[in-house]
Amino acid sequence: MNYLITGGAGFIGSTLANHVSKENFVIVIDDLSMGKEENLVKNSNLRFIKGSVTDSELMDEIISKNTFDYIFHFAAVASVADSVERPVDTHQVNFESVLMLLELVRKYQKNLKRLIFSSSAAVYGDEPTLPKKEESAICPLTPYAIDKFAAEQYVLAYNHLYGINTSAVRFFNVYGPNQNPESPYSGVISILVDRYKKVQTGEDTQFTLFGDGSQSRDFVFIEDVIQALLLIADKKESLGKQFNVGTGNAITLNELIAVIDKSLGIKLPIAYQSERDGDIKESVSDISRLKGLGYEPNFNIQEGMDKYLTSED
Ligand code: UD2
Repeated sequence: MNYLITGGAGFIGSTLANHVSKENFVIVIDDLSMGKEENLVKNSNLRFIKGSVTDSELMDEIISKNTFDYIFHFAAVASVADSVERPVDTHQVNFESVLMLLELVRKYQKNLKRLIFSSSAAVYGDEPTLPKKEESAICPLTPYAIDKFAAEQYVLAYNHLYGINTSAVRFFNVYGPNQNPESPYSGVISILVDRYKKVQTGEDTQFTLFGDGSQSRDFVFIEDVIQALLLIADKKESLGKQFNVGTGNAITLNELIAVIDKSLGIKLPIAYQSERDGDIKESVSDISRLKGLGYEPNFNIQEGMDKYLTSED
């Protein structure tokens, strides 16, 4: 099979690319703004193209000259804060590229088995009803969330209107190896792991906790995310639909830090700061729709963190 993975040098994209390239041909396109080429395991089945999904000539060339069975569109400016700072620029990446991709697929990829678009739990905003079901109220509050929701709706409409095989996923808080901890808006677990490593090597460091640590999130381990993506890509019942990808369970940051403290036998130094603007207090998914396809998360937070921490050694 032939795969195109946009944003395929990033955390989720590279994990999927490394997994599927064991037995399939994969083209990865990534502008390396957040991703790293080193995330990709060298393999003759995998071709890396450095470029942006906003480059219409490049995208036209890739899509017109190859036949793909599966396309995963992960390329995005993943920082909500960045979208608030630069709404026009991030719109090009987070929305325009999706519409362009859909048109190219409509033109050239008649036999595509599935296009999967990565949307986000951000579409639910701070509407307080929990857990979030796919049919829960949508309340996108930032350019990032608005673009994700609009793009997701286009992706699903291309199924209903033109018969293109599409699905979308709404990621909750994904964590695991190769998540870049370098930006303050990186996933909190990647930042935490980085700080724990520094403590272990005797560096003077502390973790900045925004708020009192009582905020909760549905943290889902990358291997469960890969399981979900492959299932959705292969099942007929998922056509034209969006799926929450989480565990269905939430944990507070305080509980999370206690879990890692205990696993590593370390007391992480914490500096408390006021909560981040626009931070959501609680987030948890309802994953019944995904479970209907046969998904069952294999990692609770303890199991996922244990695997993550040992794989980093
Ligand atoms: C996640 C997504 C974001 C968007 C949003 C929608 C990630 C990385 N981000 O943001 O793209 O989809 O959900 O709701 O998955 N925190 C600290 N210290 C730090 C970093 C974070 O205390 O150094 C806190 C942060 O204020 C928040 C919690 O940890 O309360 C989780 O932060 P996050 O950035 O990992 O994820 P989230 O849910 O805000």
